[in-house]
Amino acid sequence: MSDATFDYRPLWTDLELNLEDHDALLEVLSKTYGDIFMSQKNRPEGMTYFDFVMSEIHGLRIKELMDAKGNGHKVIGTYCTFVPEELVLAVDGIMVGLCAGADFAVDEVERLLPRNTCALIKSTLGFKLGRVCPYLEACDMVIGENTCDGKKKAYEILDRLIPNFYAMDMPQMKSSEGKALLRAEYLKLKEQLEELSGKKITPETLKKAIETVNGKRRAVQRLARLRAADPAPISGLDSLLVNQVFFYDNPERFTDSVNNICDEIEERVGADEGVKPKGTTRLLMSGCPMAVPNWKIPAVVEGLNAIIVGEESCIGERGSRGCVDESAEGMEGMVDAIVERYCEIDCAIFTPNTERLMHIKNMVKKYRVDGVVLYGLNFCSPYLIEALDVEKELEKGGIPAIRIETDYSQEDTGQIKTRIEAFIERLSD
Ligand code: BJ8
Repeated sequence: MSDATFDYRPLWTDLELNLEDHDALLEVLSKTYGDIFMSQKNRPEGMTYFDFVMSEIHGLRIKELMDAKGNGHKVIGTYCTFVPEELVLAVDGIMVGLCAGADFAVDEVERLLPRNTCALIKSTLGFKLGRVCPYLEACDMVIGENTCDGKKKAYEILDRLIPNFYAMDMPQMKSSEGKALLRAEYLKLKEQLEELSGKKITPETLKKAIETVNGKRRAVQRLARLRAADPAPISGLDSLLVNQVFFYDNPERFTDSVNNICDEIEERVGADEGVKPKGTTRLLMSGCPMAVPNWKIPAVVEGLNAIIVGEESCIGERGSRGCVDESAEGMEGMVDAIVERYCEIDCAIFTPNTERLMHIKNMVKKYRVDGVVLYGLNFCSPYLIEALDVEKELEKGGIPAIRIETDYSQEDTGQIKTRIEAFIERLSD
């Protein structure tokens, strides 16, 4: 995976990674990526950048982070889209998403967590226990958030394992009290970041940070809109990859690269050019986030006669919907605007969470979806419970849906493929 012209091993040694296991992880990542992404046909040329980012996922980007640390910048790790990147950028920090999408150190993890914990949480802990994630080891501070019960409890363990771990509280309801709690938590986080970095957030630095993060969001929103075209101009897998890279690339470079790909895709749309023929069954993925390298379901779907045209997910539209109001003035006004924007995230940990169904229905319409794949990780009560109602409501509105409950193993791939194949057949009847 590393750049052949540069030896990254000393960096990994400095970060005290478990080199043997890290090599094994890189090999799996490289092979999975090669098998799934490189076998796709007619990809936009702009994907070359994202292929490069993936090939340098533990190489060049880590070097950039370490160089930035050497120049006094702080690296902040997060596990949730509720952590405002705006605050991190406003102290000249670098935010990296740490959500992990592969099983690691499973035996060790299951000594600390029950087996019936969702794969995402187990993976988060496994990457720490196995010392295989250079992003995690490069962090000056890691922020956990009190969202679902599994995460809350796992963070108590991570707090013992990670020297500068910070737990942020979260409301369960989006009432005025809930918003006030989120605001208070963001202000506490602001203080923590200022203390860590030795830099005070000013209205000017916060304004610039808001514009930078909005730029990223606008770029992925533009990409999402272009996927409404039939034939679909980009695969769901490539779009998911762009949304995954959102969480660890340099923000400005990411925005430019997404806009480049959008320019190219606009031409494709104009020329009626797609990655699959016009009329191919169009599916929406909806549910739990899919972190790198969790590409199992999209790979199954797009290996069949279907295309994914949207992700109702935190690594997707749920995470990037809306922007912070740039007309907000002064520190107070900007913090309020940040709270308002983040309160629009319709995570299933909220009760009630009715906006989510409305958003799913909107996405079905916008992207001309034929059916919805409700994706849930085993033991994820928030999304698995909501999936029952979402399925019923969609079917009532004449939109077929299928519920897929799985984990990171490959054992059920064949069975899932059979079910999705039957679902696609049902849609084309
Ligand atoms: S805002 S979705 S990123 S919490 S899959 S760990 S919910 S048991 S990830 Fe999430 Fe923030 Fe919400 Fe988004 Fe728990 Fe479910 Fe596991 Fe989950």
